[in-house]
Amino acid sequence: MKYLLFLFFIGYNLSVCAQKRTGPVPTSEQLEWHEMEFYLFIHFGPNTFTDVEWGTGKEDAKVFNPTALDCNQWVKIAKQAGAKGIILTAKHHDGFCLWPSNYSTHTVRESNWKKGRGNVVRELSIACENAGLKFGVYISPWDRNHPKYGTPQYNDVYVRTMTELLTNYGRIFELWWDGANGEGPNGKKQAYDFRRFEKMARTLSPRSVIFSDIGPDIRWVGNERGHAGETNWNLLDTAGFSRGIGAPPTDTLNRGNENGHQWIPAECDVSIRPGWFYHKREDSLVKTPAQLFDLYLKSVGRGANFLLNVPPDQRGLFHSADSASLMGFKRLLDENFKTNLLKNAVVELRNGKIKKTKKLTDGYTDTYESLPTATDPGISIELEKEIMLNTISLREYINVGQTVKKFTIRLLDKQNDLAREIQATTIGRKRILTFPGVKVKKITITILEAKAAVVISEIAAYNIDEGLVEK
Ligand code: FUL
Repeated sequence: MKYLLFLFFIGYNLSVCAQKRTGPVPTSEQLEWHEMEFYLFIHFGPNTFTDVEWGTGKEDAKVFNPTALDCNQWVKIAKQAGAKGIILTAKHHDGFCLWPSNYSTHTVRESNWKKGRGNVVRELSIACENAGLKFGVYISPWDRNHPKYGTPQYNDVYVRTMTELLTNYGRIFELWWDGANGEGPNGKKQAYDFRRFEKMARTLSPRSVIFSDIGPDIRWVGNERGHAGETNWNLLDTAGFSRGIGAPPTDTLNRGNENGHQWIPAECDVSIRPGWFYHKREDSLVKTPAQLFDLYLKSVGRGANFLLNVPPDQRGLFHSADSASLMGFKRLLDENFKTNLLKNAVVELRNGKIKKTKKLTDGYTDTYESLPTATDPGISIELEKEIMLNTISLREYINVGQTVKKFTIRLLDKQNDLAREIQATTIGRKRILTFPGVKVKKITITILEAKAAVVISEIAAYNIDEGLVEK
């Protein structure tokens, strides 16, 4: 018994120390989410047909009538583009439900599409499941159609609506709560019972991550351009803030809080076109593969996730301009990140004594090393021969938290002269740094400031197309 108590005491202290060392850590659902990196958003509904971004909720449901809707086409393109999932606007601000909800009279059932017997949510959830993609739903809290909107009963309606979606369509990986909850021209103001929504969502679908301006699981990045902060903490303090108008300042959402008390990482939502919904006039304004690659660097490369909106057209299909761009983007990712120039290189850690390791270059994200923080340089990698490179990518082992505040990388040529020095702040799940290329024989990294012990799982280097280096 005494022995058991002793073990309990040691165990307790170790876990307390671990907590003190790193602060908040992600849940297993958040970790799974972090590993998704890139997935698609789909804005589709009456707006696709009325050519607006925000419907009034007064549109005739009959305007919704895709002529050739094929969710398998969306899924096939998403998969080929390397996306790991799809989030659908099951209900946007106009209140129109892309499934025949029992709690609305403004749904696919009231449209002529498939004689009112269609269900986009069902079709897409099945297509995703068949293709091994994760499926998520956007359910706008703001509802410009529902007669109960603006009254306490609307909270009941919202909970019921959410229940339908969370219980009938397989696993929902992410539930998306939009921050836009304006009053609309009719002046109705809703007091949302988000506490109840959250409790209900947790009960019905404990494995879903919930997105909103302030989480609880995933936060908005503070802009719709797809840019996370160069300093990006996965931590946020939400006390005293609310969703929408009461959210923290956008630059706080963009960078997180260094000493935040909760693990709430950022998601970068951005559209492949200027608008969220399809507009024919934007066919020539689809982002190019190089622009998407740049967005990848500014989102995933700064430790956030990349949620790219691709809106189907009036046929109910992805337009060829969008799919061509997505294919080009995938090609750029594959070609440019194909060869890790540090694969299996020996890394020297200097912390009083020297330790040699390959754990940081083995390509496995679950092997890691604690890094020296008080030595300059603490880490060095000697390459077999001098090579040209313009990209370095690092990963913290975020299972135990995020701690790096500032670090410097020095690139030395074969004469051991400094060819380039790069300073950066946070690392987090992934930090990709690009710079004009130089010839390198030795790389050193020094952690200049950290909140606590630093644990790194990967260091990689690439020589990407010079034109793709961040400007
Ligand atoms: C915003 C909405 O108002 C837009 O229509 C779109 O859904 C975007 C993702 O979020 O807040």
